[in-house]
Amino acid sequence: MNRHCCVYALLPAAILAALAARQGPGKEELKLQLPKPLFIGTPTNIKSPNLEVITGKPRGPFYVPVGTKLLSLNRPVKSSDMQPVIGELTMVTDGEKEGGDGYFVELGPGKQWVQIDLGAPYALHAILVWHYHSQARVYRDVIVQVSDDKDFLKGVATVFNNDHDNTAGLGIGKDKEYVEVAEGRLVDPRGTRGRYVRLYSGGNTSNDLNHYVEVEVYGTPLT
Ligand SMILES: [Ca+2]
Ligand SMILES: [Ca+2]
Repeated sequence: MNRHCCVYALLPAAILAALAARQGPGKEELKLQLPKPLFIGTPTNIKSPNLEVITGKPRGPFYVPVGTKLLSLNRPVKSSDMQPVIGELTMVTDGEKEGGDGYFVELGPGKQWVQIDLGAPYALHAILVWHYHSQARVYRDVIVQVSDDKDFLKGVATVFNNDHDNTAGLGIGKDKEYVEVAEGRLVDPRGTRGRYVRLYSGGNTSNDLNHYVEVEVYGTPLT
């Protein structure tokens, strides 16, 4: 038995199964262009009952079906706040992910959403969101949904929800809150199909406002 075998023998079966599902035939690593980190270190002053354990480690590779492409670049964006406090809605999909002033759109207080129209339905394999990354923050009640209905009234699939106490009224989420960092947050939609991606938030640990530096949606055409 070589050293790798010994290491894998120590991993729980559930983790091995997850690894097998992520790598393998027909999959390739999702290549991302990440912005420069603007702060370093592990924040210790953020308190939340639903915060994930902060490791400070990079995300590591993520595997998607071969042929997966970025679908969201320069696609149209709608919002519950069509007159942002700062910036423009086009910033959500303009490909700029730098964290400084001038690179984010600021939406009003409380529960708000942005929605990207991919132009056609696709099978979705990764959704990345950068709310804000020049300061360690946790955004509240982050919910990501996919639908073919632009009004999200029917056929809605929730692919991420960290609203553990149902503040947003969209149901209790099982995902954890997280600290925003330069690598963004990767949501795995697991092949969910749809044309529209809607992302909710409800303020953050620094203020009641909502911000987006960028959202990226990756997927493959429906066959
Ligand atoms: Ca941007
Ligand atoms: Ca909540």
